[in-house]
Amino acid sequence: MNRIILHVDMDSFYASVEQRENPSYKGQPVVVGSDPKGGHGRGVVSTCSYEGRTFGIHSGMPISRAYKLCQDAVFLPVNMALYKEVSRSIMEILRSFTDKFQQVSVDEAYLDISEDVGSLTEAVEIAGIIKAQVKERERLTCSIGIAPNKTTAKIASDLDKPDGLTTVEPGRVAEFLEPLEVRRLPGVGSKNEEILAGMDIRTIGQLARCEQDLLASIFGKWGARMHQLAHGIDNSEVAEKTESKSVSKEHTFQVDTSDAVELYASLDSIGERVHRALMQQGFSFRTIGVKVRQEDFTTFTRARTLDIHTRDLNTIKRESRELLREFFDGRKIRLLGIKLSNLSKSRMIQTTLDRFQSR
Ligand code: TTP
Ligand code: MG
Repeated sequence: MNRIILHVDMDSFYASVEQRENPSYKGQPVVVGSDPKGGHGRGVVSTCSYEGRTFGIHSGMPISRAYKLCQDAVFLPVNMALYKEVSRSIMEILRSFTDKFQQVSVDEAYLDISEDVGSLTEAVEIAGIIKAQVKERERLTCSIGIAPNKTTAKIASDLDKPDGLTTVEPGRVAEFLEPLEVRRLPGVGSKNEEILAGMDIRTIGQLARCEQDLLASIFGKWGARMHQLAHGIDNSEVAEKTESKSVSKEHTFQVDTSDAVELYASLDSIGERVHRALMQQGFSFRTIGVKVRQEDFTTFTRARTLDIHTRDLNTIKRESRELLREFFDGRKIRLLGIKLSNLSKSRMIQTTLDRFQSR
């Protein structure tokens, strides 16, 4: 089944927030940057309102250069606390549309709404509703790209800024990418762009037609990936990055023991505790590790990575028992522990698994 992925990106984010807070800046070239000093500071431009972009001002440019391009611009310092607060409210709105959500920076996020809508037409409707809600509640505009994968959606959101909405149908990804300049591909910076230009590769279509081996010989792994992206192939999931990297629980025995019954019973109860912690934090895991400390403090750990994410207690018990069996040699044990890592917050995977396991 084709996925339906939205990439939402706020328009000239910092500058738009400043314009919202101070209506006299509306319609003006607004430059937000470090050390602006009315255009005479030595900092760089964080962003610039669309009115200012027509003068050629852009992110990363020295403030002094921006001043030369437009002396009448409003130069403002970065008020990060404010932008973060606004960002939080926006992400809350976006998150309310789907469980499969991934914030990627202060002003952009991916939403995988494949399971939430029945068709691409409905997805376009949802995108319209999202734009309307952001405008109504936050008085800010965003641009949205809709496509069957993340990279294409991100490229699409950028094409019709500001206040844009661009949809790429599943069968038309290659056609959509073909004429675009290579620098539109996320990850292709000015340096790569230059190298590619030297090879006479200027569009994504030309990149797609280039031999993958040739790209790999010049750019390494990234060359192969770039080639795939140019073909519109990107299977990466929309999944929230986890804040905690692992969940673990341990038990130290009152008296060191080599009693198998006691050891396995204790391992089961550690499994239950670590499972509870996993559920409380709303994660599923893919890697399970067991830690064994012997009476002389020699410590072993062994881990296994499963094929899929799960949050099943029986899997924790079964796998941890097997791991313990692998290095339990009859010597007395002082401590046992279980660690779950490779965590994912993707609720969609969890509900699918729940459905699967309850059959
Ligand atoms: P972007 O989304 O890249 O830019 P933008 O939102 O200002 O404009 P656009 O309409 O093209 O999306 O970045 C989001 C914010 O991150 C931006 O408002 C300011 C900050 N930023 C920097 O501080 N430095 C930079 O070099 C860039 C690119 C962004
Ligand atoms: Mg933006």
